[in-house]
Amino acid sequence: MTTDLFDVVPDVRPSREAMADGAVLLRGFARPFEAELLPALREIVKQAPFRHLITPGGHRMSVAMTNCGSVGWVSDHTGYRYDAIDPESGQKWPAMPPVLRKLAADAAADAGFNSFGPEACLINRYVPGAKLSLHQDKDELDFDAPIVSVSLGLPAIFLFGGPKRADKPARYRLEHGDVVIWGGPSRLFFHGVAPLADGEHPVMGRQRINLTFRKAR
Ligand code: MD3
Ligand code: FE
Repeated sequence: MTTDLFDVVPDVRPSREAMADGAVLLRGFARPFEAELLPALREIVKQAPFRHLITPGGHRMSVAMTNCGSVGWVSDHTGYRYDAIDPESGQKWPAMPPVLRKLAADAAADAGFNSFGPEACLINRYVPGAKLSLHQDKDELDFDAPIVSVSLGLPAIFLFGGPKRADKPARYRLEHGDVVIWGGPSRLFFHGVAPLADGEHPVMGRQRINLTFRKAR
């Protein structure tokens, strides 16, 4: 008889869950990357600090954002766009560190997207109370490429709707280390994040960080 380690040690088998056609949730996928990932994020945030962007409608977003990669997602009174220059510093965004690139590519490959090469990584920071209203991600040129998202820190309730704004969203709790690959039809589905509940994460403190890797052009 063989002994399977996974039979006796709970919660170590990586799980894969289909959320919708093309949307795959890999619970804990980012955990093995953590030791390299967190210092890399700290360096990015030193060079390009989190800031609250203004929507074209004039609202200040409760989520604070920054980017790394050859382009970054920005919003101002003129609209949304990907830009090679950080408008705060007037400099290029920090380069995408290899550990981030590898995490995104490995996760995408696990979901069947074999040569995912994102130019942009948008980094969102939520403190308790911060939220992201229901929206579609439509500022990229290539909707055939997936978006890969990585959740870190406090858990969030992710709202996952459908192709129409009025579609009632399903709720998923996304936790530290969870990775989701959004491809196929789900790529253009409405989604958002419910106001973050208060808490203290043992590694990340009183916040949630979300990375989204995007093929912008
Ligand atoms: C489903 N971020 O930055 S990540 C965003 O947790 C964004 O910060 C959320 O929505 C966050 O645009 C959600 C999950 C996510 C990202 C992109 C998607 C889900 C998606 C694109 C299409 C469908
Ligand atoms: Fe989004």
